[in-house]
Amino acid sequence: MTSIGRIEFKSLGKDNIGYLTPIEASEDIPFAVERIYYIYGVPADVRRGFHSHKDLKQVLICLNGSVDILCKTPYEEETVTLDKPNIGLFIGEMVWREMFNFSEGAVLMVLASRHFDENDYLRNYEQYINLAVDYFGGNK
Ligand code: T46
Repeated sequence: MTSIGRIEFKSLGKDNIGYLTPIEASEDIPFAVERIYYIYGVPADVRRGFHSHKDLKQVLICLNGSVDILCKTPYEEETVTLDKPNIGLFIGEMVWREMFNFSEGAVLMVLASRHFDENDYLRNYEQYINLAVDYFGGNK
């Protein structure tokens, strides 16, 4: 899917001493990071998200455990499993997302390109689709 991408960060170390993943924000993240938040303690049967952002880029990293991320536009759809702390999922603007299948102890960290702004959310799917068709110009 063109509006999302996988980012592999370094994983320094080995099994007998453990691992360290550095993120050099200006080199490893394709935008200037303005906000960090994390989601945790989510029961296995809960689905979160159900929205898009008009003007926000994010990178999602599952620091512990695993979680599935459904990403969707009017033209494409992909579900990505995040289960390694050195793998990031980039999500661009105007992508509908739902997060589900949180494992026990899952911690989902998100690096965001802007400060929190509820006005940037599209939480109504019909409204999202109408704007997204215009945004993507009928192209994938
Ligand atoms: C996203 C996915 C991956 C804040 O006050 N500040 C914040 O920085 C954020 C992210 C949320 N909030 C408030 C807004 C709601 O009252 O926290 C509450 C829960 O947020 P929401 O229901 O939007 O959470 P999720 O898990 O559905 O979505 C979150 C992000 O909001 C969203 O941007 O892309 O994670």
